[in-house]
Amino acid sequence: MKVRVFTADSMQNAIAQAKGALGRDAIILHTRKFRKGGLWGFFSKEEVEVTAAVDTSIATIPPQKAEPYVEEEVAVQSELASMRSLLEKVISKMPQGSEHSSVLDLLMNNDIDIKIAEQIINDLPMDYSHFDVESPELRQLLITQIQTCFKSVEGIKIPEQGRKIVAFFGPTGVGKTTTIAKLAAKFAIQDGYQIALITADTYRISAVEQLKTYSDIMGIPIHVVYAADELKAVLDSNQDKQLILIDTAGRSPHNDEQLDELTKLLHIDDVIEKYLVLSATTKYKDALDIVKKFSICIPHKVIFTKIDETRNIGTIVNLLYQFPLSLSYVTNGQNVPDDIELVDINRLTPLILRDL
Ligand SMILES: Nc1nc2c(ncn2[C@@H]2O[C@H](COP(=O)(O)OP(=O)(O)OP(=O)(O)O)[C@@H](O)[C@H]2O)c(=O)[nH]1
Ligand SMILES: [Mg+2]
Repeated sequence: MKVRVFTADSMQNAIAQAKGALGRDAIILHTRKFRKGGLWGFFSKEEVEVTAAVDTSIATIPPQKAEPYVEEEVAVQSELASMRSLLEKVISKMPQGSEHSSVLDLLMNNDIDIKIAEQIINDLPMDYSHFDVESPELRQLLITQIQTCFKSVEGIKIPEQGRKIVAFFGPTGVGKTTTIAKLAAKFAIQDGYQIALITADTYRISAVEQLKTYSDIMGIPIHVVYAADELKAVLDSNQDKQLILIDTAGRSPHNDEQLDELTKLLHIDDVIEKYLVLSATTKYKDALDIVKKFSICIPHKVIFTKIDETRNIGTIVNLLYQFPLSLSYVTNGQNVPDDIELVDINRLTPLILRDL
């Protein structure tokens, strides 16, 4: 403890002296007023005495030293500098110009992922800044650009000699069985091919019944298989058929055990052409998971169902920009056999940028 006595002409000045010398943490121990000078008290001046102390065991910072403020200022300056650099980075990554951002909005309003929308805009073959975002010219420019991602389209091709075996797989409820019924009707009834149906979906009790109902109506034979080796036997016994369509149970992309089992079934014979069935209504992130997870089955082609239930085909566009998928059919309703067609990009075009 350091103790000092200060005198001044007023209490205020004495305390100011004490704080100046001992720091802001100084404590006043004692104050006293007394008269100084004069003769027997006449003409004397009143003075104030302050006894102050400071605890020297605690590091005190004398107020005249400006370091804390300097340090604080330095910290604020460096914070500001890092914020400035962060802002510059964000701005540099942001699309420049209002045309760019409104075109980006147009694509994103149609469920096109921001990264893919950026890519579409960057790939545009000409300057679009003079177009109004609502102009038919700009829309056509974007649609033509998006159409470039629809590279490969091919449906089921039945060879002149021999046969075609096609298996359909994918998540639950996307429309696999209904799609098979539509295709069976097209190939057996419209085109007159010899067809057989096989269902490996013995998971749900009603699944077999569902396909059997269609096969009965169309007069097409149906076989039920419970295991991979049974599938092999049924394929061997149907050598006379020109087209065999295989239905499988819907599977979750997050169930690895089921996916392994499905992969084994589909790879029982290399000639099986494998179609991944996906609903166009699936959220892009879920569709990404589905494509990634079901890639273990090595799909040859993709079918998009339920086009009629979605406002746009953003999910399809996003997927095609990420993966070199071969497309085949789209389905656009529940009616068997009518609501199916080979992918025709010109017919899908109205769905690409439907929303402003
Ligand atoms: N709106 C619409 N509904 C469809 C379409 N395709 C199938 N559906 C309906 O979707 C529902 C499920 O169809 P399923 O064919 O049973 O689907 P799945 O993939 O075989 O289902 P699981 O075998 O249970 O995995 C049924 O109500 C169908 O009528 C389509 O293109 N549009
Ligand atoms: Mg089914």
